[in-house]
Amino acid sequence: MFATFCPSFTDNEELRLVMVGMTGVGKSSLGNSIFGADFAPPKSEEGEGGIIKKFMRPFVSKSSSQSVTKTCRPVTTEVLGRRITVVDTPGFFDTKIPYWDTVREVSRCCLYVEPGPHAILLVIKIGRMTEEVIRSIGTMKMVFGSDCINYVCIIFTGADDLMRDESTIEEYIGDLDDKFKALINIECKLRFLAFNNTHKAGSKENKEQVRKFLELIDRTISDNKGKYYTNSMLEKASKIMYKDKEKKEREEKEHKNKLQELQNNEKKLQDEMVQLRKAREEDLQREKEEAKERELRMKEETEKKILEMGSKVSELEKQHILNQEKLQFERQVHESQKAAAAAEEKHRQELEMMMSKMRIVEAEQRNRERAFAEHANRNREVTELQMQLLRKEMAERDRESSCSVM
Ligand SMILES: Nc1nc2c(ncn2[C@@H]2O[C@H](COP(=O)(O)OP(=O)(O)O)[C@@H](O)[C@H]2O)c(=O)[nH]1
Ligand SMILES: [Mg+2]
Repeated sequence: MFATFCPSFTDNEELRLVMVGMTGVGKSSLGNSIFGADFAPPKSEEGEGGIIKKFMRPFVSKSSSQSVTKTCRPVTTEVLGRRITVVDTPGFFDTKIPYWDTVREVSRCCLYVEPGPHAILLVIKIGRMTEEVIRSIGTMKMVFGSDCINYVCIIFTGADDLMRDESTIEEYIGDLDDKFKALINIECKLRFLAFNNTHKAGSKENKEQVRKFLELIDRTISDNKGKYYTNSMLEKASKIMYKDKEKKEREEKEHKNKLQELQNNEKKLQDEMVQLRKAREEDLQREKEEAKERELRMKEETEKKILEMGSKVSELEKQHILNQEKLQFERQVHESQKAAAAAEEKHRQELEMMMSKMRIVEAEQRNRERAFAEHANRNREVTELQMQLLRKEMAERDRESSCSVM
């Protein structure tokens, strides 16, 4: 079930609240303002010359745009007679923070408010109601499930700016774009409040705004008929997203292995080509040396023959023998050149074959990469669709069960 019917909610029950919003909007300051409502320094320590006991702020707040709260931090205490747990969170939904880190932190923050928060405080700074806020609400719905909007209270910080301009929060909202008005008035059913975090802890003004805040939380609980947001929907959403992540990682691993295999093949082909070239060069060298040796041997043999003939043959006959030997040698050289040219041609053809094999391997690699990217996109779309269907189904079941209880 997305939300649990909780008929036994009483004013004594602990209020469980989660603050979300972008970095620097005033979440930690809001937590400090809430917990500072009851603060009163002991009378003996007050006054001139005495030590004025300071309010120890439970949350760290900084003016820099860097997120000070790195992980979720819960604080529980009594405020105006109510026991309250508030979880401060890092800059959720900041575009700078990786999506998976947000999911992990949201899951963690919900553990601090088991069995689930009565309200999700969406903190927005006055003057910073921008497109980014709309986008971050989209992310929030993805992470918490779209029905989480029923538990959202918008807290506008920086109400001191309105006071300075002699304006009101209603006037500020009235001047906003229609899409922002729809979010506040229709989606959040007017669950909003302006907060001035510059009021001193324990001051009358702070006490008054915290009282109004508690009224808003009570109204949220009553609007939801005592139900609170439960973590089971978040678990389901996370499970789907984790499954998707695992699948993606598995596919990426397979893709990497295939790529490695192709690269190994390419390397093997290149090595074979180098070996082939080396063998061919060695062959050519050997052939050259053999030809030289043959020429030398022939010369020696011819000279020997001439010596043997001695004076028996005329000068003319000697010349004829020499010409005959020379002709035979040239014929041999011609034959070996022909053989070398044939071997060269064979080698060229082998190289050409290798090159075309490599081109096929490269084309295969490109095709695989393209197919992988298309497949990953399709997966993302299907998962998104599954999540939407799941949320719809849960919302319907929820509606049915609340009708049957009523
Ligand atoms: N003037 C004014 N400054 C505020 C208010 N709330 C917060 N700030 C300032 O805004 C800055 C960021 O606040 P912080 O609580 O750290 O924001 P977080 O990152 O959302 O927790 C700090 O300098 C706060 O003093 C407010 O209501 N009025
Ligand atoms: Mg903070």
